[in-house]
Order: sequence, then structure tokens, then C-alpha cells
Amino acid sequence: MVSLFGTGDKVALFVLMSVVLVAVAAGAGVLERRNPPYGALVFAAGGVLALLAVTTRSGSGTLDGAPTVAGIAAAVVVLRLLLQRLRRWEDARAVPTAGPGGAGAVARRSFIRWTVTSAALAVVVGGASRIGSASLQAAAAVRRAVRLPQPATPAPPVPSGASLDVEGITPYVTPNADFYRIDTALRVPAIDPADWSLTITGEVDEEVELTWDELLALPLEEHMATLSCVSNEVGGDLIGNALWLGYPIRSLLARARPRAGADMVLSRSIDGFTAGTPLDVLQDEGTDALLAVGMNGDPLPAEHGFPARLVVPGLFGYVSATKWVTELEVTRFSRAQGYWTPRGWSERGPVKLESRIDTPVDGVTVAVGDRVPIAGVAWQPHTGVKAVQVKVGDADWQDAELADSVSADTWRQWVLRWTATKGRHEIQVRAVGADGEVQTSVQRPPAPNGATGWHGVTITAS
Ligand SMILES: Nc1nc2c(c(=O)[nH]1)N[C@H]1C(S)=C(S)[C@@H](COP(=O)(O)O)O[C@H]1N2
Ligand SMILES: [Mo]
Repeated sequence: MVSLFGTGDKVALFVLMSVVLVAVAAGAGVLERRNPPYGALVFAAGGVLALLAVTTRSGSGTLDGAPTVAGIAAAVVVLRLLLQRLRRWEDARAVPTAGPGGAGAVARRSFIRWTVTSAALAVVVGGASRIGSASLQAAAAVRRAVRLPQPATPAPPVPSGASLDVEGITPYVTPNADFYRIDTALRVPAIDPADWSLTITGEVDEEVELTWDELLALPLEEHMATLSCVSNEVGGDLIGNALWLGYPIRSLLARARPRAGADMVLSRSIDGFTAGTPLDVLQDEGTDALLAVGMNGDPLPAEHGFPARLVVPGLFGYVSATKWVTELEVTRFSRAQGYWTPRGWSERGPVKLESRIDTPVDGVTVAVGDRVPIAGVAWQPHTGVKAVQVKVGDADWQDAELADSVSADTWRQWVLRWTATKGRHEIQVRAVGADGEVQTSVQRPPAPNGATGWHGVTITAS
């Protein structure tokens, strides 16, 4: 679904589920008419499956199955009522009393009225339950009421030189509303911070439990960091840069005192998702791995992990950035696996050196002689980028102008101002890491540990 629909995967999945449900329900109706009670049994079987799915979900309560039971009961009752009316109409039709006031017409209208009414009720109840979900509304209100403390260690202000004045370039800081979202949660978990806590378990000398109030009372730090997804294609937009407010994970781990031999932290989300992160990365003094509560000055948005998530500069999200995090289990790579590892993704996921052309966009036409800014972003979080080079057609690689570097943990804007010459040109970009690595031209797909290759666009000057 992800490779077909990208971030539209959830919508596509819901549409597909709806289509399948409508088809199954239609089949059940036909079956019940010919062969009662088999149609009702199809509903009952679907209900058992749904009930299993609901109750085996991580964090589900005893009453969570109630809507499913009520829904299936309603479905069976409606099926029976509608079929009763359908039969009356069919019986009336067999008796020839013609005319608009005849028994046939009355029975027909009754069947149609019941059908339309039950369909409308289903839409209203279903829609209202989603829009008006009490738990979601309550969670939104709780989030709005949260006041985050000032950081004990604020991030230095972003220098104006971190942003280049180029139309169409990706802003240095990604606004929360534009930040890409990737997760396996069909419904965003609604968590009241009052009920939330983080536990550190596993191979530790001392298990630690941290409540929301305890977390906010700690000296929090602010760090700018670029987060990216392993599924990002070359030139893709599953990447964003934000100012994170949180508490260093290394300090939490120091309280728990991991035992010798442990080499992985399996972070667990309330929705069952897990990520396996190397313990040494989380303990490293030079890596600002955070248990984050704030994003760009606000509490984490619900879709980005409210009330708390992990952010680890230099690692792809799937092995580090657990949202709605509730547990850090200290363990070993030989004993545990994160969610995506048995699904064909590497156990370790350092972010790769990459660069992207934001402007001009592929396929545009510019005027010969125009000064065209070729610009975009380049990144290798935690290593940093020291140069970006651009190649136009067969010309040599030219050094682009770089925006000021804010920290090695964030992406860097770049621009090359090029005077358009007549013809079609392929423009390519490559970055050079702060460690001297030159971005590889080898094209690899996202699986199993991140795409590589140069991003290119083709434009025409006439
Ligand atoms: N609970 C949970 N956390 C998760 C995921 C998830 O599916 N569930 N996906 C991870 C992946 S693959 C990425 S790339 C990042 C994306 O974070 P964002 O949605 O805030 O951009 O979250 C990570 N944290
Ligand atoms: Mo991801």
C-alpha cells in the first residue's frame, strides 16, 4: 500500500476495506434471502473476526469490543427487517392489484423507506462516531491545555544565514502542519498525559518509571534535528526538520544502569509498534537523542506522538523515532527485533547521505538567458554536509553555495545560480558529507535500508 499510494496509504486502505465490506454485505443479503440464516451467519463470522482484531490490539480494554457487538447485532436486525419487507413486496406483486395505491406499491415504498432510512442511520452513526469520538476530543482538549516548561538548555537561535532567499526551496524549519507523517496507526492514539508513563525495563540494574509530571520537571533541552523515513525515495519528501524539546535518553538510561552485554533498546509504543535502537547510540555523549515532548515550540501534535516520542539524530525513524512511546526495554539485537525488521528492513538504519533539488521542478520551461536558481536541501544527520555539487547536462560538477550550517544534525540548504542556455538539460545534484564521503550515484530502492542515487530534474530553456 505504501509503495503504491505513498502517504495516501491509509486512505487507500480505508477505501479498499469499505469496498470489500460493501461487497461482502451485498453477498450476505443475497444469501440470507435464498438460504436463511446463512447471510446472518456471514455477519456473525465477520463480527467474530473484528472482535478478535479489536480485543487482541495492544492496550485494548474490556469494553472495546462493545461497539463491534452492537454493530453486528444491528446489522443482523436490519438484514432481517429489510428481507421481511422485501418478501412482502414480492408477495404483493404476485397478487395483481394494479395502480399507485395498490398493495404492491405500498409494500415497495415501505421496503425503499426502510432501506434508505437504515443506510442514512448507518452513515450518521458511523460518521458521528469518528468525528465526535469522545476520547479523541478529550485528548485534543488535554493537549491544548498542556503548558511545556522553558528549556533549561535552549537551542541557539537559528542564524538568518541558515535560510537562502530562493523561491520554492524547502524552508529550513518544517512547520508542524507540513511535517511528513509515517506510522502504522490507522487511528492516532489518544493519550491523556495524566495516564501516561515511560518505563525502562529489561537488562537493567534498576527499573525506572517516569510520569508526565516528573518528565516535565526535569531540565529539558532543545535540539534542532532532521528526521527522515527509510521509505523516502531519492527526491522524495518523507523528511522534515524541527526544533525538539525533550530530555536526553542517555540520562534516563544512566538511572536504569543497563547491564553488560545489552546492546539494543527496544522502544515500545502504546499502539504496539516497536523500534530497535543501538544502546551505544542512545548512551553516546555526542548524540542528542531525546525523549521529546515539544516540536517547534508546541506540545507534540497527536500524529507526531503526543505526549512523548523518541528522536535520535542520524537514524531513520523506523529504528529510533517511536511515537506515543511508553517503554524502553534494554535488550540485545540477538534477542529482540523492531517492528520492521522481520518485514524485510535492516536491523540497523543509519540515515544515508542524500540531496534533493527543490527548484526548478522537473519538466518546467525557462527562458534562455534567465538566471535560474537551482536549489534544494542536502542532509546526513549527525555527520553533516560540507559541500553540494550540481551538474547541468554534460558540464563539470560545480560547487553550489551553501546556507550556514546550524548543526551536523540538520539538513542544509544550497543554491547554484545558473544562466539558462538553449535546450533540454538534465540537472543532477550530489552532496559531500562532512567526513568527506561523496554521495553515491548507485541507485538503490528504499528497502532494506534506504534509497541511494542522485536526484535529477530535466528542464527546457527556449
Ligand atoms: N508508534 C509509532 N511510532 C513510529 C512509527 C510507527 O509506525 N508507530 N513509525 C516510525 C517511522 S517509520 C518514522 S519515519 C517516523 C515518522 O515520524 P513522523 O510521523 O513524526 O514524521 O516515526 C516512527 N515512529
Ligand atoms: Mo519511516
